[in-house]
Amino acid sequence: MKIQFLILALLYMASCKPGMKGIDKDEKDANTPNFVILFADDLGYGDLGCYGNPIIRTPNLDQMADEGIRLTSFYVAESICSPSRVALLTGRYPFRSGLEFVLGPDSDAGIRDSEYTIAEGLKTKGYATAIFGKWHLGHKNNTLPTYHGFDEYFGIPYSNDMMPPWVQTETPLSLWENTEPVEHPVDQDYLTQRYTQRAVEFIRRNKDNPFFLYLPYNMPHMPVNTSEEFRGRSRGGLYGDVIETIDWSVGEVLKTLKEEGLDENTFVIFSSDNGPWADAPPRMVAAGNERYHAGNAGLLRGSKATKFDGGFRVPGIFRFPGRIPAGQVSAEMATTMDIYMTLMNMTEVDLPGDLKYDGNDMMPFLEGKSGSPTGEFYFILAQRIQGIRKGPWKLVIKNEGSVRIEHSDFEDIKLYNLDLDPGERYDFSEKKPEIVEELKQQIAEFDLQMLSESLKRQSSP
Ligand SMILES: [Ca+2]
Repeated sequence: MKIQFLILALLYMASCKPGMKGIDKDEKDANTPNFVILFADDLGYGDLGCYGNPIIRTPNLDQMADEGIRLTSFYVAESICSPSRVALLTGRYPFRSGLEFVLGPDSDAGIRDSEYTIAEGLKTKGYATAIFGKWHLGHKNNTLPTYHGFDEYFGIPYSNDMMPPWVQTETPLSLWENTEPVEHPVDQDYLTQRYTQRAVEFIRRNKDNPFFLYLPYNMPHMPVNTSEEFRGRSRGGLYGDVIETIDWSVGEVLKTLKEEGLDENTFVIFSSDNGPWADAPPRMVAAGNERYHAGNAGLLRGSKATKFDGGFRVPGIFRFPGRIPAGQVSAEMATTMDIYMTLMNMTEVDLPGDLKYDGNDMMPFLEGKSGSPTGEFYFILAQRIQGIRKGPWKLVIKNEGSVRIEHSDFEDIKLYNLDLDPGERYDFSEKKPEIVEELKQQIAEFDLQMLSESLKRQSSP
């Protein structure tokens, strides 16, 4: 009896620590900052001023990078749209969620209910959540954003070229509001502006509560378009005009955060879903596009839908004045999957225990307190493992036949040192056989993991 009383008394005292009358406002803000993810489509590593583009002007993104950290070895999980996007929102390589191909206007597939998106996690912490732009994780069978943690959606649910003459379909390309198509034909000239307008309005409407804003632009995916006021401004032609429109949009979002007094407590991220579409199909060009409407991967080799860094490595800019010191640039490796774990950890979201995650919390790294937690990265394309990067070393194999790797896939291997040779031109495999062996081993082990996940998925409903 006495002991029970003592315990109760101690519990009571513990709950009455000085200053504990409810949670302090600053403390609450620190645990629930606002999040904004700005995500371009097919924007290349070399398309921004701060990543070395000599022609296209991106003053807002350049300034955003100056005020935070700019990563020069930042990777997407796959060099194509839908898989890259599902990995961003779930923190997992796409083979785990089974979303391994690009979805089209007539696809029935999409993100599964068993996935746990950033938006779903943040909903448990009282966030308002919105997406304005390109979802590309399905639009039939309860796969739209509002079934996966987002309160509101406005945008084209897939790519802006998914209509005749570029893609054969009877489904008109439309803008959707939540779960319904509401407008077609779409005037693509104003897409970026309309998404921006929605974003600004959402920020203002939610200035008094935590919010997560996901702004995946449809641009600069071909066909590139922008409005009259942006046309002819860039020496980089229409493509340059389109990138400068996105830069304007980023400026509007940042300006709004400042005007509403949210600047210090908002974590803003800018990236792209994959590299430039350098080998756009001839029908794209035949219908009025130009080959140079694809962006630029800068000094990197390859482009979208290839296993080279030009497809996988993208701009990664992180700005959070209250937390991330300004003026940082880092060549350490990180991935879009790390964004997931960083946001979930910061807000102390309880993650489902039955899912395997591939991202790491990179906040201490972004804050300049530690190195990047990402040790290695696997290059996977259309279900096939194509390579691995570990430190400066990238081993590339030729896995083109059966989905799983075979002995013959290791017959044509290349080992690149991305520090010495970011363009993946010089093969070190004969000089560094021990590194080749180690990385081959890791690829083989990871391929087994992929096999076991795919078998598990096939056996579950
Ligand atoms: Ca894309």
